[in-house]
Amino acid sequence: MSAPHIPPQTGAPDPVHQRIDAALHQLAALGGDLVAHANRIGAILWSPPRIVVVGRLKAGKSTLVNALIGAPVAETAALEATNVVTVYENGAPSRADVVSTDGTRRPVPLALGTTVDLGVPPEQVAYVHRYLPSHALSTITLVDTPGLATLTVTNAAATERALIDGFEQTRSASVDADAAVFLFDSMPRTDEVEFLQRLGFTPLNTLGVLSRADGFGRGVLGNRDPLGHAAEHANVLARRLAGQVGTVVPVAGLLAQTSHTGAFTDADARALAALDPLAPLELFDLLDADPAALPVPRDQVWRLLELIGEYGLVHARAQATGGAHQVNQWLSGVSGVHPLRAVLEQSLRRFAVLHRAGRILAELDALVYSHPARDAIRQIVSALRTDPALVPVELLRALRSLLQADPSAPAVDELDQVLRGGTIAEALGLEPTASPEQIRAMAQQKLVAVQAQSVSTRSAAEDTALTALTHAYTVIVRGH
Ligand SMILES: Nc1nc2c(ncn2[C@@H]2O[C@H](COP(=O)(O)OP(=O)(O)OP(=O)(O)O)[C@@H](O)[C@H]2O)c(=O)[nH]1
Ligand SMILES: [Mg+2]
Repeated sequence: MSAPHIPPQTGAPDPVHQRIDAALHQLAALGGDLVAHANRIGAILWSPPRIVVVGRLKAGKSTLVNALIGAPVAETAALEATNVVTVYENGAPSRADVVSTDGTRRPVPLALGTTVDLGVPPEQVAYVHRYLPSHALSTITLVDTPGLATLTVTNAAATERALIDGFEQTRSASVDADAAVFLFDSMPRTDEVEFLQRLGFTPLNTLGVLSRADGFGRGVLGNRDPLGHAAEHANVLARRLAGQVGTVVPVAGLLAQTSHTGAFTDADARALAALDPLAPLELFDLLDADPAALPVPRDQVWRLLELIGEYGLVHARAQATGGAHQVNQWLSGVSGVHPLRAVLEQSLRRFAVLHRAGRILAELDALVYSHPARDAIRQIVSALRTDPALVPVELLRALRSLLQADPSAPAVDELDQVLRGGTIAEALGLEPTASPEQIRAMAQQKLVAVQAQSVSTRSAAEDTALTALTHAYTVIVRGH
């Protein structure tokens, strides 16, 4: 096989990637059409994981996508709802393809460099694939989706088609996401949680975002600071949604978008500074009742509100004498985008990569079933599956099936703990300082317990889960 045409994106080579890549080289060495299959699967392996942003209509999804990309690429106008699923992937030159529901791809012109002219009704579009050169997209690909709401059935249907139905009917028309960011600005509704469950991820590859944190509770004029209040509430929601999301991060996407896209200028900083002498209530009263009495023209205040919201208007004034640079730094700092990025690029990305490796194993299984060279392919795939490096991939796949089949099975928590552990000691529930002997003894003890449970399982998914755990503990006992 020719070397995979998309190079690894970051850091040291990941052992999961290395083992799968080696197996793909063996597959290609079998010749014939298996070279093309190996290249196709290799392209999936080496492209950044896809993280889909989902949530209620107007939850702030596109604003957050723009903030993370650092450019105003996704439509966020108050009256303009996102109406097609859009994949934002690192690539040059900047361009867009429209992928139709039948899987065909067609390049489309970009109006003003950003807006996409679909050329067909949105119902015929599975998704838009936008490529743009962006450092922020070098490690993850982001997918913006139309909001879920009963009011806009067609938009919600577009999201379902590309994320769920597309996967089952025409693989080529599916965006094949590997992880999700689930946005909500208060407790999510039952239909939103159900939608999330149908995406088929585990809480490990689903991140909750409490959006619009700058307006949380009673907002900036209330007696609690909305950002602090949102942070506290994010912990409450994380506990309530533990079956759906790994954690909940509070974010003020608007403040992050403005500070990361260069939208806020020194002229804006001067207007903001001129408003500094007014008490917050006085400022909003004048804006409503007597705009002529404001120290700057009303339109300028409206612009500031659009850029930094009420919270920014009140609190960023203290930074305004330092110019746009200082205001931007402050906005970025309070927006919560840095902690969000850290979770996205570390834990969420890690589980997204494992999820994708699981998809690749499923592709290889499909070849074992359908290809004339099945015996040779089966050997390669079996060796890959039993490779110690692929233990986490099997554990995540097992957790995913068990959550769908029997979410209350005892193995759910055990799989979750093993997968979350940053080190082998943590995966076994031991202190990070545990000695190799303690680690081996604990793995042996857990192995015996899992084997005892295997005698009376309730479902095939539980069988698979216990087999994956047995393999994991055996690998540790043997000291791999
Ligand atoms: N104050 C404040 N406003 C926000 C924030 N995030 C988004 N908004 C505003 O909320 C409105 C909707 O934001 P979008 O990002 O378009 O929301 P969306 O979820 O993509 O909406 P749909 O695609 O229509 O479902 C816009 O007017 C944004 O400026 C935020 O963090 N704070
Ligand atoms: Mg949107």
